[in-house]
Amino acid sequence: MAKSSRGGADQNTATIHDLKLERGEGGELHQTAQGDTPVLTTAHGVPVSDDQNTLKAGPRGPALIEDFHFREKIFHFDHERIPERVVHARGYGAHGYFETYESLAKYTRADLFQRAGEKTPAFVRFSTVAGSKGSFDLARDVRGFAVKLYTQEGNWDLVGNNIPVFFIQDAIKFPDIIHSVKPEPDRGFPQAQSAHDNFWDFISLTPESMHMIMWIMSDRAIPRSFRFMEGFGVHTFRLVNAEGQSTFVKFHWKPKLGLQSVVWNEAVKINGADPDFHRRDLWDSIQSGNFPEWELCLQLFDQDFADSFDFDVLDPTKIIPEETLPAIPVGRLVLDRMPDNFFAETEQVAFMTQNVVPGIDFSNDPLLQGRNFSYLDTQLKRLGSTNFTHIPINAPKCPFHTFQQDGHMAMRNPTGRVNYQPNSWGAGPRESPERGFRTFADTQEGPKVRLRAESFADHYSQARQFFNSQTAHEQTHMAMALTFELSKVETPAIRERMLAHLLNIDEALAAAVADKLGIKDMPKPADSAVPVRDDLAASPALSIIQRGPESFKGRKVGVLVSNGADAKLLKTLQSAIEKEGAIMEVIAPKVTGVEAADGTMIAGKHMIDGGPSVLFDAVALVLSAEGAEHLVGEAAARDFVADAFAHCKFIAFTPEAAPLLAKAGVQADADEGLIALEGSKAIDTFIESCRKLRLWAREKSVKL
Ligand code: HDE
Repeated sequence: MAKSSRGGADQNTATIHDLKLERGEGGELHQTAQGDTPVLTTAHGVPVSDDQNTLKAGPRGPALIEDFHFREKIFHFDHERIPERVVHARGYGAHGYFETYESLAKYTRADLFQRAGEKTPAFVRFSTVAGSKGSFDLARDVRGFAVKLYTQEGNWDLVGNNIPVFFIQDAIKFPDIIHSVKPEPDRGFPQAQSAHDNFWDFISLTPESMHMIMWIMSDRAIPRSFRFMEGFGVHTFRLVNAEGQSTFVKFHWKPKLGLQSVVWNEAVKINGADPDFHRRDLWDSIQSGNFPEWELCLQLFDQDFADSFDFDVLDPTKIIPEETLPAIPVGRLVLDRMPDNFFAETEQVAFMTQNVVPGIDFSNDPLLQGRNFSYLDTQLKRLGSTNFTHIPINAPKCPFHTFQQDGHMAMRNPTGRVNYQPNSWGAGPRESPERGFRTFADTQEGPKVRLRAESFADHYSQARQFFNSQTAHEQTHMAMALTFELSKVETPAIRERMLAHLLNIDEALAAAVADKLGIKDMPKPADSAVPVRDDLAASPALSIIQRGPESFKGRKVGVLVSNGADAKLLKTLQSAIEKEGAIMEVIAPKVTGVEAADGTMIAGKHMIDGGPSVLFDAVALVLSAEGAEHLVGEAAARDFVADAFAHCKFIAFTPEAAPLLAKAGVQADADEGLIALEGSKAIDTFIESCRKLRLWAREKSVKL
């Protein structure tokens, strides 16, 4: 069992200290801890005698300002909050390491890529973009995928997302896109939603967003878990080797457990049932020793490839399809330890795109260039001091020496007389032309202009390519998502403007959305600066369904049980699920569990209301006839079944459960996704089916 280095599982076991009620010198009553419990002190180390009562003039009198313990305690509490991140406020992080497969010295002098098997400590923070810190996990949104690698030559931050393109091509538009998606300023809502007028107004006036919109309207924006999503560096970067030669690179993180998302109807319900769904998933898997892993894959290319590629490699609204340029695995990232303290680490971690190390460099992508300004600036606002690098989570783990000093909360001032260089004292660090970071000497020329390059002008062709690369089910989900979002837009002109863009991407998609919105008069297609291309081959790598997992590993089965259930069957089911690397959780009418037919007790993890089927990847109903009869009358039990069916999940059931299926409107032989737990092969069939994750063929009949 994995534990965090301090506390961890030990602190989960509650011990009730032997508390004793005592009368103090003045006759006041207070509790004192006995044994070896440490004595509570003020922040200045003064032992505290009473933490239950303020100092008063008489037992019923006014409080006295002299009470320094009370004032210090409340003062500190009043200042507990720091500004939340202006974007990516809601996030969750974990520690781990990156392991290099083979030396990449040919391409880069970056120290972490020099030696096969080298392990570099890492901290990763996943996030949503639009919602505030307390919003729910399953908003339709991009997920941040920010990785800090504590290399021997300084910290390298790869501050990426789970989508490889972005809404805008120039950083100067960032405040506008973010203002538009955040709660509208007059009313202060909606929270963590893009489904409102301001967002779609901005988008419909910003054609460069169309490719990103296709990704956001796809299931990529509602991942099943952080563990099952990809990460992308988005921009083109450079690798630079010891000879000073540069290779362009795009960074990809690929989850070892395959890709998986939920469906929208499910996401909405998960947000109510467990707003911390993604956090809990990461916490549970790491704490139980199931460490998630991603492979770092590189798309490497030279100037000739860049010159001949269909689009500008500096344009962050474009991808290079993996079928055109394979992504080569070069190492793996393993997350194996939760932070000891959420605030100290996950909240205070400061990612910065400008944190690169010798051997890794920027490209001229105008979004990346702007980010390199923003990330340093924002840390001062959020963490309150230039000394945020003194916070352990942000400090390098390699030796480091600067002459920076003073400022708020300085923890690490230079010692001795020398705080400048050059100096005559023969002391202190000096720069190193050999080891130091050297910017790649790219030649730049041209007039100073505020212009968008013409090579950035095609806003629709890759949006179309993305749509064409999806399976029919995924395309349906995108049409439904667009319909939902635009149905929340109150201004008809904005909806129509969006339809005009969709017409440039796919006419059938535009028609489906128009039909579902009830719009009869189709607008004219939006003007496009360049002809929209029809010749870009579909890229199966862009589809989640085509990139599913090989097994059901890391997933979760929810089993609804009742009194009189078959305990032996449940045990066999559990071992089959665990053999697959998945886990089983029991849902019972009462959380304390049920009594099985053989008289044994089966403990519950959830009661029915608290364990709806949306929290699981597949479900089983292990019920007795009597149990099923009772559950037929419970709305939560009926929803458990009806939702699992509607969300195309695999459902195993004891024949006795048939009345509950029927009452939930599910025919026991409706399709091969319903597996009766009869005969010796039934459990194997169930597990094999679960590997497909969903029975998408059912979708047509349930009309999600
Ligand atoms: Fe960010 N972004 N961003 N962003 N971003 C921030 O920095 C910004 C962009 C991303 O878990 C902020 O520390 C600008 C693209 C992640 O702590 C801020 C632009 C990508 C995180 C900022 C972008 C990202 C941030 C807010 C347009 C994917 C969370 C708090 C030029 C490649 C990091 C902070 C964490 C956070 C600015 C666009 C990813 C304000 C100006 C593109 C994962 O500095």
